[in-house]
Amino acid sequence: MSKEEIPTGTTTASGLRPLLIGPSSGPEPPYPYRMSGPVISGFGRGSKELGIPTANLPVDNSLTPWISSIPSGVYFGWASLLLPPSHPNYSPASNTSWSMFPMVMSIGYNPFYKNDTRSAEVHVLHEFQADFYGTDMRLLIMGYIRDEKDYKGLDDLVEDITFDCRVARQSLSRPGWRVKELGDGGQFEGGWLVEQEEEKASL
Ligand code: ADP
Ligand code: RBF
Ligand code: MG
Repeated sequence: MSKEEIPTGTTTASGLRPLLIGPSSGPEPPYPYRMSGPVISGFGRGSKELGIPTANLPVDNSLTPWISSIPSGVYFGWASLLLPPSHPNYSPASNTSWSMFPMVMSIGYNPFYKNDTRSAEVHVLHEFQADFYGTDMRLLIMGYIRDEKDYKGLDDLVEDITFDCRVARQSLSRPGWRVKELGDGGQFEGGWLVEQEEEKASL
């Protein structure tokens, strides 16, 4: 695709939004942030029925001190899942038990629903044949897409999230943002996403 063919922006209910975030060279400080934990139950609002299931992670200020100070908003990056062999989508690459996917996530209070606790929820950009509650997930948060917003209705929220997904896919498809370990010409060192747990001391 030539440069001229790449759409630079699209108008949603929120106005004109850019399709690419950050420079082509890759994420810039303070990114990437790392976060990990087991997938837990969320608010049970039926995000799945909207076509946007979100895997919720515990928000733990002691494990991820930066989480209390980063702005609430929508972020994008890579998610890695340690699916059990019994899961229909279990197909890890060689040398690792982790599977890696692009993701968009929301960190904050969901002003549309006026939550009173801060949540971290991840929509993985992949079709899964079954849930994966309890599975360990690692995140490499590569950049910031936009502020959290309140909306007139659910349709506008869904339209913005759908656009967030496009932004993440397009932004992460550049070599400087693609993870080297996926072996498709990516240049970004994302080894932590697929590293096996350290050997437990055998004494
Ligand atoms: P909850 O309120 O419990 O978070 P959701 O409706 O948000 O419920 O659904 C989230 C669950 O759906 C996740 O925990 C995961 O097990 C499953 N799931 C299936 N596909 C996806 C996906 N593409 N991204 C995130 N979670 C998914
Ligand atoms: N909730 C909001 O109230 N405002 C938002 O701007 C918002 N943006 C989101 C962006 C993404 C990528 C995701 C995954 C969720 C977002 N949410 C937002 C949270 C959303 O309200 C929640 O996932 C609902 O459960 C969807 O029905
Ligand atoms: Mg959820």
